[in-house]
Amino acid sequence: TTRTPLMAGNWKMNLDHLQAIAFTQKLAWALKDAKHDFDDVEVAIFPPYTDLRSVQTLVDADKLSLSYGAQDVSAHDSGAYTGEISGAFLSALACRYVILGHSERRTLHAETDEVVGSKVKAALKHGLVPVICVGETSEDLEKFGASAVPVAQLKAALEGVEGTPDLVVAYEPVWAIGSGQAATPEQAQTVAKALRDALEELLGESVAAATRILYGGSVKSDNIAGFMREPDVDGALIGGASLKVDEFSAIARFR
Ligand code: G2H
Repeated sequence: TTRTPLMAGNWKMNLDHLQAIAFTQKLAWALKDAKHDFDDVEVAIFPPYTDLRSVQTLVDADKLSLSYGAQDVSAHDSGAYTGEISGAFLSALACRYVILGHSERRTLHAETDEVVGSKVKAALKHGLVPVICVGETSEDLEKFGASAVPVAQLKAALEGVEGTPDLVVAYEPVWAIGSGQAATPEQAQTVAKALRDALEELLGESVAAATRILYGGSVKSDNIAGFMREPDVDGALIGGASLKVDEFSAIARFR
């Protein structure tokens, strides 16, 4: 395959802008010490909004190969939307990515498939690559099996999207998030394959072949290699372990 693996660190609501600078610097040093080949494995960080300007400044000043993005975006471009952040602002900070539809947004902030879909369109409009998160709860898993809910969420998120968009999809079973209980590589592969088939159906073969599908949910340095051996798993979305420099850089060097 020609897909460059992506290791994406979702910081969630951790590290203020000063801590972000120190952490990003340490991460860059750790990867440099390990002679990390960024063409071989892309490394991206997703700090809180308030850190993004600091991260941009550091990445520019030190010419770091790290990619970065935000954890959410507004569906709107500008105007009377108190507390929201426009995709235009993220583009202006040279963000490459934006995480959308994370299960914590879906459950704690009542984000529906429709909302996620409108944010996907906003992201693409502003030149950001959406990292579309999908995943089933343990009840869904019992009722519908593993793939049905994630596939339905992906289809809803991509409704009205046309052409050959640059996308990333993250399969994060809700029961595996922050629980310490990761899915098995086989489970991740089964759903990743179903998601790739859905992409092919919706956007055609070349988008399906080019789109990186990540696994997320309790990824650590000691379980990443198993996921990466699966043909349709192209990287990981990492929460807790992305806040530990040694762990995260070890995950990036899974080979
Ligand atoms: C799932 C994941 C990152 P963790 O939310 O998005 O977090 O690796 O802590 O399970």
